[in-house]
Amino acid sequence: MIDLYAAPTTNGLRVKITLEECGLDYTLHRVNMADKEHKSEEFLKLNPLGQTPVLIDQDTPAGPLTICQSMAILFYLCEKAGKFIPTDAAKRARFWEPVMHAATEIGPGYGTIPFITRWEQENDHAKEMFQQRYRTHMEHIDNILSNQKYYAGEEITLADFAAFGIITRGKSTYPEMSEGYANIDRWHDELISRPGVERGLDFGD
Ligand SMILES: N[C@@H](CCC(=O)N[C@@H](CS)C(=O)NCC(=O)O)C(=O)O
Repeated sequence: MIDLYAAPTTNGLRVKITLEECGLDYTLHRVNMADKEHKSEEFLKLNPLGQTPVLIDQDTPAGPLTICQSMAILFYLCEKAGKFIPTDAAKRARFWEPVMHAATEIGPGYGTIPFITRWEQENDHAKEMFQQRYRTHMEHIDNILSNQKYYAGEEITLADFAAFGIITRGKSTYPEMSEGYANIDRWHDELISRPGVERGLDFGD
C-alpha cells in the first residue's frame, strides 16, 4: 500500500495525478497546511523540511520507503508502474528538457507569485518580474505544443503531469497570466478530460 501525505497544491496535484494515471492504489492523508500540520513534530519525522508532498510505499522488499520531493516521487511511481517515461533513447533525451523545465523553472517561479501578492505591502517590481517570467514560460510551452501533441513529444509522459498541476492552478488563480495560449488550452482541455487526471485533482474539497 502507498500512503500520500499532501494538500491540493501544485506539487501535491502532480503526485496525486501521477498515482491515478499509473493506476496505483494509495491512501490520501490530506495535510491541513493552514493549520500548519506540515510543521508538526509527527510530520517532521516524515520530512524534516516540513514540506508536502510525502509518499510512503509500505511494501518494498527493503521495507517502507519514504520519498520527499515531488519530482523524485513522480519518477519512483512511473518506474514502478512502467509507464510515462520513454524507453527509446532519442525520445528520452527530448523528455528531459520539459521535465527539468517543469521542475526548476515554471514550478518554483509560479510558487513565488502567491508570496509576493500576499505581502502586506506588495512589491510591484517583483510581482511584475515573476508574472512576466511565468508568461515567458507559458509562451515557451505554447510554442512547443504548437508542433507536438504533448510536452515531450507525441506521447503523454511524466513531464505532462509535472507541469499540469501548475498550469491548471495558474489558469484558475491568475487568469491574466494564462490567457492567449491556444495550444496550452488544447493540451489542458485534453488532460483535464482524462479520468486519471480528474481523479487526481480531487482532494475531497
Ligand atoms: N521541491 C519540493 C517543494 C515542496 C514544497 O514547496 N511544498 C510546499 C507545498 S506545495 C510546502 O510544503 N510549503 C510549505 C513550506 O515550505 O514550509 C517538491 O517538489 O516537493
